[in-house]
Amino acid sequence: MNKGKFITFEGGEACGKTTQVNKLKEYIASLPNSDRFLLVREPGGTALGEELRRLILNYETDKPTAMAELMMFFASRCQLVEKVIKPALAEGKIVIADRFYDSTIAYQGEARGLMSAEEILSLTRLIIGDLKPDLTFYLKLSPEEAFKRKTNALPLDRIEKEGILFHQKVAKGYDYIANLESERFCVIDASKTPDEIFEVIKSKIEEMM
Ligand code: Z5A
Repeated sequence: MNKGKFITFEGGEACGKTTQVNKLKEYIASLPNSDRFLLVREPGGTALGEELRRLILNYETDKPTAMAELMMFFASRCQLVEKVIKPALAEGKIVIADRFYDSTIAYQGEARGLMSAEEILSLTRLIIGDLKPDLTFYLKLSPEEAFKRKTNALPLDRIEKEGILFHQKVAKGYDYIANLESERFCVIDASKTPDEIFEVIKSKIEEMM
């Protein structure tokens, strides 16, 4: 049985996840029990996962089919869950993941139109068992607002290059799962300032601890 807690960050592109995860890193470093926390990201978080991340996001030579893309995300997740997340939770750690299966529901399920959220949840149970986040921060931002933030950004990866319609479907997928599993979701208006958003995140995490 898990002794730790599992927290995830979710949202469409440019919603401010990285900004908030960096703030959280700083906050955690200031805590006396900072070694109780473990931050991971998806895809990635293991040596194999980081290789898969590079292929998923930037491999343009032979673009993966939608199903091949889905399987690569699952391969990365499987490695991360079995080798890192489950052992850390068993030790009583608080694991914080930048993206998890809700991303697959939103991006591959809804936006690529591959399968329903329920089918992705079944596949998830088959591949990684019944591990489910205790708390999910969903940074909700309209794709229109997100696109405005992209103007001066770094070179875009394969998924970021998708158009507004794709990202509108991503948002629809997130809204669906946030409603379906509302007990674990903390939906945050990501158009607020980074400090306002972080206050909500910090107080929720303190409450949980
Ligand atoms: N993906 C998938 O398809 N299926 C899956 O199962 C999984 C992932 C797990 C990589 O994720 C891609 O993988 C992702 C989904 C897909 N592709 N997309 N799109 P990632 O998490 O590594 O990459 P990302 O989501 O694209 O992150 P990002 O582009 O780095 O955005 P972000 O982390 O959400 O935002 P940010 O870097 O913190 O901020 C973006 C800009 O907005 C930046 O200029 C900030 O200064 C600014 N910002 C941040 N917060 C604010 C606020 N509050 N107000 C105003 N401006 C702000």
